[in-house]
Parts: sequence; structure tokens; C-alpha cells
Amino acid sequence: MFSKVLVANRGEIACRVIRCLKEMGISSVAVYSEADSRALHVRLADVAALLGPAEPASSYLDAEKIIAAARDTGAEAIHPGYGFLSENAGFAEACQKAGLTFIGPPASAIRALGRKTAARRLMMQAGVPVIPGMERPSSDLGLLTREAARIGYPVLVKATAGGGGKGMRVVATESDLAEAAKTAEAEAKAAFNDGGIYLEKYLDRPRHVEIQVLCDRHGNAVHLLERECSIQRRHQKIVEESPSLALTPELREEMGRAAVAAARSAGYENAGTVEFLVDRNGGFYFLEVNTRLQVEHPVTEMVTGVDLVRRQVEIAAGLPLNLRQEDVRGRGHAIECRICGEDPENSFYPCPGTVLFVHEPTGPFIRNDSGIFSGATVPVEYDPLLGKLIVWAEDRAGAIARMRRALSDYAVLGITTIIPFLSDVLASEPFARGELHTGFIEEHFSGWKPAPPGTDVTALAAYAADELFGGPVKPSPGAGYSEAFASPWRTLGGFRL
Ligand code: MV4
Repeated sequence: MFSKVLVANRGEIACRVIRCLKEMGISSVAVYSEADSRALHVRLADVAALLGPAEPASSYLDAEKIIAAARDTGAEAIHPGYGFLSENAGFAEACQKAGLTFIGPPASAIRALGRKTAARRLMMQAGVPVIPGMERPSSDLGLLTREAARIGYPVLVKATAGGGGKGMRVVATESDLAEAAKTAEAEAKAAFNDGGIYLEKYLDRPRHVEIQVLCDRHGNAVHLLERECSIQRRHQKIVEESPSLALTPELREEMGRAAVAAARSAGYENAGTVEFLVDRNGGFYFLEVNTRLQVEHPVTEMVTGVDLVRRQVEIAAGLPLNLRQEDVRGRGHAIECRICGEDPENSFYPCPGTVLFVHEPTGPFIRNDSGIFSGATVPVEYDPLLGKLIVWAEDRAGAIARMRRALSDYAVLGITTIIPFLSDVLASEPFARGELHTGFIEEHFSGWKPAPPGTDVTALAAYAADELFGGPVKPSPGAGYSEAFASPWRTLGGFRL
């Protein structure tokens, strides 16, 4: 087993990994940029190495500096977290060459799954259902026209190097194909420096359901059930849950088997997620593999009791999985809300700044994976995810009620967050009825505005503001707090003095 591991990330996921390393008795090395000099992950680690200036290219994306920090601190392995270099095959290889263990899949597996059309071919050979479409990219209009006719309209133009919806265009009729293909190609070239495009049959408002897999280095592979991730805004997940209401036990078993087959076909090792689209008739289709630990991994941990980060470290150290598929059981229902420092009243514009005060909810079956604290700086250079709030209950209704209560207790002053937006999503009838699909937010919340004044101030936030500022404070406009906040002692959340 490793004695020292470097965590090549920041924010909540760096804290998550460092805490796990501590529990395993493994020394942790944090890396940080100048903007993160007082960050929580730096304080939690045993050792911290400064990488350089705030911009990611000079810090968290600088492979050379990260590997040098590992060498200088005597770390034997690197955990990449998610984002940054976590799915960079070149970085995984560079670690290997430097004699460091990359806590993740082999570079070959990252490469095999990184390009959409190659991944689709791999899946077809493995018997994994893929969305009807082209097997190779092309920008030849004649070929695209013939392929679109074969697939049947509506079709979706996708970027082969793409992800997150970039370069995607829905085409309803042949007359729109040329223009859509040209635009998608240009967008893909700009976003990925690869203009490769291909066509798929367009599925109308599918669900996004993903399967967690764990593969050790001795050929053992299991799946750890599914995560329902359809509540997305512009391809950014904001609410995730397990189990998915769309899966029958038979469909769950079939998708689980397909996910394991997908991982094996790529020679996968460590934790990975196979993403599927589930259509309204219960058909499921391979979308892509995420060759990293995901933001939403805690939802799986809460229903299965498996610590995924611990398993990642153990697998990377060469330990056998010692987890049989029949041992994997889901219990109850878990929901995660992503607490982002964005302004939902201003097209979710990121809101960096200083967390003047934060109180995270607690109570039975509440989990906070967060990287902030009162006084923390939220730099403008990085993803606005401040933390994740995860709850568990015996059933979905209980989990919704618990999450709503926890969100109402979550007080963040100084940074605008999407907490009021999340509260309304969780309180909505369509969400309670489980009418989830990838267009949910667009369909029910596109023109969202916060509740009328005087209803959303949490008692704690009012108290904290009074403590901090020594008396009533005017909220910054659009801060999501009501006028009542101006005189906190008059209206305290759920009760009036
Ligand atoms: C699709 C689709 C419908 N039909 N492919 C969005 C980004 C990338 N992950 C794939 N995505 C989609 N691919 C076909 N053939 C709908 C989406 C989609 C989506 C998928 C998952 C989660 C959220 C989404 C939001 C919009 C569109």
C-alpha cells in the first residue's frame, strides 16, 4: 500500500480524497495555486506544494509541475480527482514514466474511450446497445445525407471529440442538414481542435442514467448500480439520485451487465462510469464512458455503502476487489444537490468572492462534501462548485423531504448560490412525480425567479448576518435574500417575533 499520495486537484474533491487518505493512514500531499493558498484542501493535507499562479494552465493543468511536486515530496501515487488532468492519457503516461502510480485507468483505456465514434465501435463489438448512427466521422455532405436518410430523421449531429453537448445540432429535415453540419463542425473545431462530426438518431427527451463500475487489476469487475442524472442545466448536472425511477430490476441488471462489458472491452481498471440514454420505451443506449471518479459519486456510496475513493486507492495499489456482484445491494434512496456559486437570477453567472459566513446543514443521513468555510476565498479561475449536499432516506419521498429541509438550513453569506433554485426544483410537482428527462430544467424552470420577498431568509443566515455586521444589513441586490433580511430580528425564517 502507498505511504504517500499526491492529490492533483482542488476544492471539494481534493478534500474528499485527502480525508480518505487520512482514514487509510496514508500521508497526503496537496498542490495549490497562489489563489488557493488559504484553501481548505491545503490545510487538510499533511504537506502542500505551491504550483504557481492561479490560471489552471500554470497550476492544476501543469503536468510537469505536478509530477515534480510528487517527486520532491516523495509521493508514490497521484490521485487526479475529476476535471483538470483526470482524463488526460498523456498525464497518466507521464506519471507512469516518472515511476508514479496514476490512481485511475491505464492510459490505453482513456485513449480507447476518449473518441466517441471509436468508443461506439468498441461497444458494438462488446454487444452494448448504441444509439443508431454512423460508425465513423465524416463531413462529406453527400455521405451525411445518405446516412441521415438511412438512420431516419430527426438526427443529431455530434462532435466525435466532443462532450457536454458542444457541437450538437438536432436536424429535423434534410433541408437543415447542410447548415447544421457546417455549424457543428466549426464549433467542434473551435472547442476540441477536431472538427470531426457524425450522425445519430435523435432520442426525444431521454433520461441520462449512468452506471458506476469498479475494475481491479486482476480481471475482476463489478457495477455499483445506477445514478439518475437527468436534472441538468446546459449539460451541467445539478441534481443526481439513486436509484432511478426509470429502471425495473430487469433493466437494471441488463444495464449493469452492459456497463461491465463496456469497461472490460476497453481493458478498464479502477473506477469509471458508463453513461446511457434511456428512451421513453425503456430502451437504453451507450453514450460515453467517463474515465474518472465523478462529482456525483457520493450518491452511489450512500445506497451501496461502498467507499469509492478508498476502492480506487486499493485497486491502484494492486489489491483485489474482494467484492462480488451478488454482494452489491442498493438500500434506500440518495439525492445529491450541487451547491454552485452562481446566480440563478442572472443566467447562472459564476459569483466568485469571499464566503463571509457558511453554515452547512447537519442531521441524520446528511452528508456535506464541501471545500468552503467561513472566510474562504472562491477564486474566479475555477469551476464554481462550492460543495455537494447529499442525503439518504429509506425511500424517495423521504429523501426529497430531507433534502428540502437540509437546503433550507444551508446558509451561505457573501457568495450568491443556486440554493434557492435547488429548493424550488426539489419542491416542484414534476420532480416529486419523477417526471425526469434531460429537458426537465428547460421545460419547467427556464424562466425561474426566486420566491417573493420575505419567504426565503433562513433564521441562521439572519442571525449570522447580524453577528457579522453588528446589526441589520442590506443584502446585495439579487443576493436571493428578502427585504426581511434588512431587519433580521423582525422576520426570522419560519417564525416571526
Ligand atoms: C443525445 C440526446 C438525444 N439523442 N443523443 C448531451 C451531451 C452528451 N452527453 C450527449 N447528450 C445528448 N445526446 C441522442 N442521439 C440528448 C442529449 C442531451 C443530454 C444527454 C444527457 C444529459 C443531458 C442532456 C441534455 C441535452 C441533450
